[in-house]
Amino acid sequence: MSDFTLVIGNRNYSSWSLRPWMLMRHLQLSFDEILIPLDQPDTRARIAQHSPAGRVPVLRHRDWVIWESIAIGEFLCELTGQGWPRERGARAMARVVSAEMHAGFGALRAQWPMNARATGRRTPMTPGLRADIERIDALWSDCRRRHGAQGPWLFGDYSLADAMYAPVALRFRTYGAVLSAAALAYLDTLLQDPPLLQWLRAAELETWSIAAGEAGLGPLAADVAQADAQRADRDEHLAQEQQQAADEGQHRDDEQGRDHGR
Ligand SMILES: N[C@@H](CCC(=O)N[C@@H](CS)C(=O)NCC(=O)O)C(=O)O
Repeated sequence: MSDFTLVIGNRNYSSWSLRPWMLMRHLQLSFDEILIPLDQPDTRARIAQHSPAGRVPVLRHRDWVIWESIAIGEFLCELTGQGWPRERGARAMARVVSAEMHAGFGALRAQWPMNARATGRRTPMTPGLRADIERIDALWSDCRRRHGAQGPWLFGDYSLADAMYAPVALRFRTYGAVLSAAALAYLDTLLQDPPLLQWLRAAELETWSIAAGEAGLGPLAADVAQADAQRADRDEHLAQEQQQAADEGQHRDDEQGRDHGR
């Protein structure tokens, strides 16, 4: 039994659970996990056994019980002496962008619920959603511009700030956010992160479905699916044409080779 127990919700839908889970994996802490499926008749009672606040995630360590994802992150950084940038100014900014995520981006959270395994979803764009996406794009781009030379994460090395934005990466992937090149490059880093891929694989195996988390399945998503299929057809056709041209070129070269040989 480990010294740490992390209580989480469904991997597919519980964005708040993902954050401390990612940090713990990056801090290389071993921990036991208790998964409580959300939106079930006994969810509330089961969470209440671990936290007076009635929400996951919850971290148990020795006699301490810590809830609120950002407080769990702070606690783990303090305990390990890792997880925040070393330089004071960068550390302050990492706290700022983490707090901004914890307290804000209400439109993004409401309109693009995390649905880890879903792709190709589309919802109508609203001013609030656009403003949240643009703010996150600007914030990511600014951090990368300042700290890109020190490593691939927002502040060079991995920090709690990256863990706070991991669920945003999944949302951007699910709903097809349009981003700047700098933000796209960081999105790719988040989406290729091995712990995130491990979480995603487990989410794909879950069988629970929560209606409130299934957004973006309407006609817009059907348009996207159709456009994707057309693009795939076009790409396949182009590849066939290129292959045919290459085969014909090879055939001509062979013929010429034979002529010269004669
Ligand atoms: N501010 C909290 C939010 C936690 C939260 O809202 N958790 C959701 C799951 S992602 C929850 O526990 N919901 C309880 C329920 O669905 O019954 C944090 O940062 O940890």
